[in-house]
Amino acid sequence: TNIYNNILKAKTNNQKLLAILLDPDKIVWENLGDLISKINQSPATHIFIGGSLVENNILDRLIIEIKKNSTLSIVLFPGNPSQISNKADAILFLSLISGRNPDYLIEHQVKAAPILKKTQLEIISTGYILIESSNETAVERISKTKPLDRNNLDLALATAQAGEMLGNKLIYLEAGSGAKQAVPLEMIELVSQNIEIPLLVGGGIIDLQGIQNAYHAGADLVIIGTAFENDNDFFDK
Ligand code: 1GP
Repeated sequence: TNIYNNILKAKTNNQKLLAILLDPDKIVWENLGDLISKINQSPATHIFIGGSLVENNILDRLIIEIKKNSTLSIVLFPGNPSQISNKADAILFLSLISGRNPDYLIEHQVKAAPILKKTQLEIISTGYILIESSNETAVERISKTKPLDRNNLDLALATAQAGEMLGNKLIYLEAGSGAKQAVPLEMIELVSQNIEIPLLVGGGIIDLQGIQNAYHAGADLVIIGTAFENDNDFFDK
């Protein structure tokens, strides 16, 4: 309950959080030391690890290497039940509640539960809501679900509230990695003002202004993947 409690505490104190998302498949192992020191110098408070098609042995190896050189919390952000490693600190136990594919609503969770029971991972149940961008993202393609209309703020809110009522501890508004359009600020504003639990926002945020805008609209934790992956000096600017 450590990591979740810290997120709650940060929310109460209006302290904004930042996660860098690493995809184990895209790690250049020779540069991993530099990458980790860049992360340590950045304002990141968390490292999220996930991707669409990650193999387990790579996952373990990456986390072990990071743990040697960083004290940041490592949170799994899995694309499927094979992406579980007990080397991490916590896992976002996701349900893709914007979609209507039962595999991503409950089937993967049923498969993961007995595996998770054997780990020490802190399990953080998360209502995961995919929002439309102008491009089709990997989440959409792989989950075979339709994102929510980016103009339908009421539907996004009702979905987030349903997630909260189901007992999710976090809501994650996701535009998808590499999205050409990030989650609309009005949507972040509406959702954050009408749920009690912390709000995560990610996908398609490519500059520091975008991070500030998301915070200002009400995001408690912002996730940066592609922008940092493309430029490890991203946070120096
Ligand atoms: C994806 O929200 C994250 O799940 C991050 O997206 O790669 O576009 O930063 P980006």
